Amino acid sequence: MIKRNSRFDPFTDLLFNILLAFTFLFFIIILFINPITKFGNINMKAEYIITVDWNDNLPDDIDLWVRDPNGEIVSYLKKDAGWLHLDRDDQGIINDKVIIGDEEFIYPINREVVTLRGIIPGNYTVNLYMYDNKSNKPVNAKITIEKVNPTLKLVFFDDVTLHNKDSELTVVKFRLDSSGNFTQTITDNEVLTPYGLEGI
Ligand SMILES: [Ca+2]
Ligand SMILES: [Ca+2]
Repeated sequence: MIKRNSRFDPFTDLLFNILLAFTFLFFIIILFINPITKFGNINMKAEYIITVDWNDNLPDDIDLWVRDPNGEIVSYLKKDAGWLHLDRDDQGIINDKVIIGDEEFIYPINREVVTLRGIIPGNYTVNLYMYDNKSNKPVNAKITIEKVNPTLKLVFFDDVTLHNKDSELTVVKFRLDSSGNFTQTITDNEVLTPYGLEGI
């Protein structure tokens, strides 16, 4: 009888170690690839992303309001409206604190994001509303609209100022065709909120 493992074989030992090393590397690569794949899937669920940013650490509360061609309006009052979705009502610094264990962490970003999860052809209106103006100063806000597919592309950018509490401003109106192509249209000021207030 031949005892295959009865003596040390450097070549077999080397091959075995190389195989082990490749197996280990394979699992490491899989671990790193998985989160990226999940992140990619989340982004692909949106066709357009509308973002408003105002300066970090400001206590002021700005709201994003968007109306789709069917008349559905998304805002903090209705975070899912048709295929529009608001991810979070950012209230300045009020909801920026998170307690983890015994420690308090502050996430000072001021940002609201509305995603269009599908293409409804027609006209859209994007408004900003100053819900609270605790700083008692005008607040500058930056609005971007990005087309997600087939690759991320900036299609609109503007920089506006909201001067006081309860002011409402139409930032942009745009049209999507049946293929999802973006065209900016004439922007007259229009109130989307139910508060019945005049725009600035
Ligand atoms: Ca808000
Ligand atoms: Ca905030």
